[in-house]
Amino acid sequence: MPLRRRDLFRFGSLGGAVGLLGALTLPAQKLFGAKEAQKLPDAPLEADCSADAGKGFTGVGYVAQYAPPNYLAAGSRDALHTPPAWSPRSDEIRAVDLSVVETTLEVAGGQNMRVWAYGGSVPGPIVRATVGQRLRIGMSNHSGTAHSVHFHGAHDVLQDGLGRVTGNAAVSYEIEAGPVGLHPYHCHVPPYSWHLGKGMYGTMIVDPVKPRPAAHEFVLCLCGFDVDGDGRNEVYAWNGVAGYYERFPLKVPAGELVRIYLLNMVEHDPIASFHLHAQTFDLYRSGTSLTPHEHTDIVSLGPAERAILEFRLPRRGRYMFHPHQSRMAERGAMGWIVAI
Ligand SMILES: [Cu+2]
Repeated sequence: MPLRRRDLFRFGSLGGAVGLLGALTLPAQKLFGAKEAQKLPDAPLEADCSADAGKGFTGVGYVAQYAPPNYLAAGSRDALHTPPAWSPRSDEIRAVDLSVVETTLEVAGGQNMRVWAYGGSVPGPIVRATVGQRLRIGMSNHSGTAHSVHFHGAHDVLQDGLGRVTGNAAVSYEIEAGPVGLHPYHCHVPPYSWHLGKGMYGTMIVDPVKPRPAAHEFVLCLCGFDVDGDGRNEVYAWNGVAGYYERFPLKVPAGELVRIYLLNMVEHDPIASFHLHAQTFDLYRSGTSLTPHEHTDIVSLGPAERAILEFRLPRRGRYMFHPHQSRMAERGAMGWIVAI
């Protein structure tokens, strides 16, 4: 049977994985070998889960190629996970700019990808509006390739963002935000997998007229990156950069309400998930109901599927989160929420 190029890449990955496994099991053999047992140091085998452990934390052993570039500092990507504040619906039409540029994103330390970025970032800017708010979404296409902006949710079908907006052209869509919930937006120019795989998506939060209870709010958008162009993702990231929340955990006060706006915008993989350690959460599927659908510690999401999660972390400490697809977790989608 002839070996396809794709298979070669798979074997390449497998070889890497076997190599990595070897590297990881070697110290384990040392640790648990009978003769070596007496030399065991007292160091804990698990990550330090105290609240202070976040200081200077550099990961629990994941290889550097799935860590963020060293120049990224704490707070440098706050805009990507901090939603704008709730605002009341106004009669005015509100302008939103989602212009597209082509740029280079270092998706993990040393791994660059050419991406198309709404508003210059991957994922694009967080759009937030109260249900019924009229929005005028402007998109100037500063790249050399045709793009569009298609919103999920309900709106005028003539504003559905299917038309091609060629390079150096501009377009304006008008939609009424709705229904209440969490809705992605993304490019809808074929080939879709190419455009979405290169970062063309973002988050829209549609609030109820009476806002949800006050909470510490974060957007976590799961991204996948096919760095070598073989049709399979090599790098995964919450909000665009592998390992960012492993190095720079989200921080919340213990005992206070936390709300996560969660989206899966990964191409090429049929499903992803979010699992929180040591606590369970109320799950609002698509965020379209104000009463929870479920109480759990894991939610699976197909492509473009999303959910709102609410929970409190009662005790100070480090709470891990990750997709339960281990390959995704090991390749950049591991993170922490620290209760302080
Ligand atoms: Cu596009």
